[in-house]
Amino acid sequence: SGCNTSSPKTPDDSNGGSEVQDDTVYEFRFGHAADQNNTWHKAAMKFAEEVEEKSEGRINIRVYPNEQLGGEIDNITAIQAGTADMVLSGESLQNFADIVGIMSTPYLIQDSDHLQAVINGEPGQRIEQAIEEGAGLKVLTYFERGPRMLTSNKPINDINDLDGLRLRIPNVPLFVEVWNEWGARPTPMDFSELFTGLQQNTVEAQENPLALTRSGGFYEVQNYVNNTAHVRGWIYMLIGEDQWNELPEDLQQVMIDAAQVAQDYEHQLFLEDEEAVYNFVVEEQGLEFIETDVTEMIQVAEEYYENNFSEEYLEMYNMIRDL
Ligand code: 2Q2
Repeated sequence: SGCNTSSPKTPDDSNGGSEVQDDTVYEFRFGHAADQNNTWHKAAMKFAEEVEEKSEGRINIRVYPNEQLGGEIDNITAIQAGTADMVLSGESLQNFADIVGIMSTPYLIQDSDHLQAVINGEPGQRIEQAIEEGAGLKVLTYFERGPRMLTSNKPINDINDLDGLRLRIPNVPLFVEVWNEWGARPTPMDFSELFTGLQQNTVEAQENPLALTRSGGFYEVQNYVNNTAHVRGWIYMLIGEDQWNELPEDLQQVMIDAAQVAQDYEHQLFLEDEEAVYNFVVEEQGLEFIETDVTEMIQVAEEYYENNFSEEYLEMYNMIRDL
């Protein structure tokens, strides 16, 4: 199980009770969906460098962008099987631990401050615990994301324009439910298959923060960015529990410190990138920006939560709303 380890030398056990130098090299394969220019990738590379340096080469991390280790769910099952070790993932973990879906409930989180309070408060703790128990993954850190926005080939002025819209979503059960409720026809699909899906008109729309819309090149096959801003969310940097537990304590500390460095670095890049990515998609690529009226989308979603959420979901929903 776990990471690939290699011992260049056989530990010499002839020296009695004295400490044996542990020269195991831990090798971790770290996959994510974004392209090489995305802040996720830059931060993942920063993490890898930092870990390599501070561990003096005892940990080696290879980062695989563009879902090279498979789509998000496959990457996670590969970690569980020991053929991959790390991933960036979030609400898709609902497939392993139901309550995790709450982290991306449309129109629940209001802004960046609210988001920080959720992550650092009791809801965040519960979500992390559910991820550990349900998916066998340990949270190392998180990256804040821009609001998810719908892109399409027709303007979406309000909920009526969603009627029958063939839309790609990530594999998140709550997203399927809410988009259905809004009248669209959502289909879960891997991120790396989405460009072709749009090009071949298997789907006609998708929703993501603008940074991933740029990563995937979707501006080439979409004409409108609709300011739905339906989810304010974040993504976790995760490592398999088995892989984590194989690390001696001093190397665990190296990973924790490096994750903090990566987070600070990513957050700075994220703040700088928010305007740049809007300019890129709207000004440079010429997608038309639509100020969607989301009033009814919010009403329909809230009514759905009230009538369909489990007790556990409602409790978390209220806890987050009141933060
Ligand atoms: O649309 C996507 O594929 C990405 O934005 C993310 O993978 C998505 O936010 C979730 O699947 C994260 O778990």
